[in-house]
This record gives sequence, C-alpha cells and structure tokens, in this order.
Amino acid sequence: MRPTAIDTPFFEPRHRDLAAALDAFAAREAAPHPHGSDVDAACRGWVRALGQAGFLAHCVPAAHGGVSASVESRALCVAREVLAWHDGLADFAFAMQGLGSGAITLAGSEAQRARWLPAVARGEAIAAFALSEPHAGSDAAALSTAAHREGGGWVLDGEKTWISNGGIADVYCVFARTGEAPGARGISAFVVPADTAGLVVAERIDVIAPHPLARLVFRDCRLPADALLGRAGEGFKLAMRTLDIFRASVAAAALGFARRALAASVERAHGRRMFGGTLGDLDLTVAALGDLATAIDAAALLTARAAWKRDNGDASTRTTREAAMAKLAATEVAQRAADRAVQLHGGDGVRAGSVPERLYREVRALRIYEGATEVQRLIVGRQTLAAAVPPTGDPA
Ligand code: COS
Repeated sequence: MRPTAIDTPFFEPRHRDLAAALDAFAAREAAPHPHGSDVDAACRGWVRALGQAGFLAHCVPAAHGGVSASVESRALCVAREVLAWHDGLADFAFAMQGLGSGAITLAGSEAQRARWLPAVARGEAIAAFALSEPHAGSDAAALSTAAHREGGGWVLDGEKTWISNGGIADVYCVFARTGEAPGARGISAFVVPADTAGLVVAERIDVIAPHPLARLVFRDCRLPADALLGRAGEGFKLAMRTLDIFRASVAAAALGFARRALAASVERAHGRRMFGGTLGDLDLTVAALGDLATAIDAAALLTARAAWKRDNGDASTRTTREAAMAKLAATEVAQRAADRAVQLHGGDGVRAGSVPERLYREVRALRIYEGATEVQRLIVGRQTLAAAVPPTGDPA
C-alpha cells in the first residue's frame, strides 16, 4: 500500500522510500494472530523484527540511535499507515516504542536518553507510557498516583490502568502527583524500570483487538532521585507534548485501517453478484464508497498537515489543534469505513477472522485512546472559541 497523501508536497522522497520498504517488510512478516493466541509473543516478535530491520530508529532522535535529529512526525505517520494496513499489532508494536519513550526523548537527561533510547530503537527494550488511571482517563490532570520525596529519592504509590505494553515493557514513563501546585501544575514524570520493587502488574486486560495491556500498581515503589523525568511539576505538559506527537500518528494508523476497509469494500463491490449485476452497480454502494473515499482523503490531508507543521516548526511550535483535528477526523472515518466493509460483506463480514471483522474490532479503540474523540472536539472547540474572541478585544 502507499500512504494516502504520500504524493502531496507534505512528503519528500525519503518518505516514499520508507513507505515502500515498510510495505515490503510488513507484507513478508504479517501473520494472522487469532483471538486466544499469544499476543505477548506476537508483539515481542514485531518489536524485535522492526528493530532489527531499522524501522524503530524512526521512534527516537539521531543522537541516540535514531534516524532524524528529532523524531519526525511524517516518518511516524507513514510507518503507521503502512503497518496498520497490514497488521494492527505491527502498528501497535511500532507506535508504542515511540509513545513509551517519547517523554524520555522530549525531556530526559542525557543519562536517561543514553540508557533507554538506543535499546528502544534496536527493539531490545520495550517502552510504555503510563498516564491513565481508573478514575482519570480523559481528565488526565485529575490523576492521583502520588510521588513524594524521601531519603534523597522518590516513593511512588498508586495505580495506572489501560497501559499499553503493560506486562511486557522493560521501562514505564509514569506520571504522578508531586504536589507543587493543585491540578495540572502539580504532576511530574518518572522513568521506572519494570523490575523496580513495588511495581506490580496487577491485572492483564483482554480487549476486542488483543494487545499487551495491563493495570499496574505501585506500592511503596522507591525510585532514585535521577528517576525524575524533566522538571518537577511539569509532567502534565510533558504528557501533553508527547501526545501532540503521537495523536497525529494515531490518525495515520486510522487511515491505514480505513484504506484497508475501503479496499475490501471495493473488492466486494466488484465481486458480489446480485440483482442481475454486481453490488458495485447499485447507486447505494457507489454513493457510500464515494463518501468514504472523500472523508479518507480529507482526514489524510489533515494528518499530513499536522505532521508537516510539527516537522517544520521549532521547539515552540504547538500542533495540538492540528493533531486533534487529524485524530478526530481519521479515527471517525476509520470506524465508518470498517462498518461499511462489514455491511457490504453481509454474513461474511462478521465471520471471525475475515478482514472486515478484524478491522471492525481493530479500529474501535482508536476513538478512545490517546484522547477520546470528545477530548479532541474539546481541544479544537476551545481553541476555536479562544481565537474568535481574543482577550484583547482585537479582531481575530
Ligand atoms: N502542550 C503543552 N502544554 C499543554 C498542552 C500541550 N499540548 N496542553 C495543555 N498544556 C498546558 C496548558 O497550557 C496549561 O498550562 P498552564 O497551567 O501553564 O496554563 C496546562 O497544561 C493545563 O492545561 P489545560 O487547562 O488545557 O488542562 P485540562 O485539565 O483542561 O486538560 C485535556 C485538557 C482534556 C485536553 C487533557 O486532559 C487531555 O488531553 N486529556 C486526554 C488524556 C489522554 O489523551 N489520555 C490518554 C493517555 S494515552 S492512552
């Protein structure tokens, strides 16, 4: 497959080369992993293979084993669209290496970066991002896992849930309340190796598109002073900056699923005979596919814009709004595309193991994780309101 917007000016020849290399790699490596199979082993296998082939190097900066000086959003997007088209677990394995290590890339000390990033890039260490809690999902600033200073280090207590790579990760970036101020300004980030005493994988969580996922408990979990990631009290902003990068890439993964669903629908429309013609002869089918193709292209352009703007900005460039729009549009159209593929396949669309059935399960979580659709609407809506009525009273 070729990423939807790859031939627009947002992308460069090296992105087209990356897409072609990954497409060949994924076509070779993709294998079915039915519900009940060993998802940990499959995920580890993808991490190892992606690392050995050099693709995970796109998840970290060049100074620590990566490809570009700073992690390039367009490369992440290209990789995720291609991988998702082939295999949701391959996309997951790739993306979580980036998300899990993203806060270390953005704010880690030289020692933290040197310890973890090259190993993440080689696929020798698995990383995880631990923000969500049982009572703090969309309202991330309400998190209650706490860290306090003691004996020159930190003690972490609390619970995290829905942690991707939970149970197989070697390192977790954990966000905890440190109390410098109420709310978002009183949160800090920590690098917590998986073998730290007091960190327990309390529950493995099974979901409709299985991947390693867990609830973690921290009980009297003692960390050295240098486990602090970035500055104390700036953990919430660090989490948001990390999500700004990866939300656009979730959009790209959604495009991969959407394109695969559209391809399956087109194949079905051509091949399914009915009413003396084919399914594709029916105006209802034509219109539905037209709507989907348009919405997919629109989402692809939003995604490319978000990634391009970040890659072409400086450290102060915020792409929160663009990334939110991209994630919102792409994940919603992916859901519609998967649903349409199921509908056009009729009974075959709900047969366990069929492409539409797999896509239908795979796309659902994308509208929830890394900021639910409602959070993206909130972000875009708030910024729209702020822009329309500037506090100075000047025209927008
Ligand atoms: N980059 C840098 N700073 C950011 C930021 C960003 N993208 N987003 C917010 N901030 C800053 C704000 O500027 C503000 O700073 P000041 O206190 O200095 O003004 C601070 O962070 C708090 O921001 P805000 O008031 O907007 O926070 P809210 O509590 O209202 O939360 C949402 C905003 C809902 C957008 C946020 O909680 C969110 O993204 N929730 C979803 C979390 C999520 O994605 N979870 C999934 C985890 S991975 S599966």
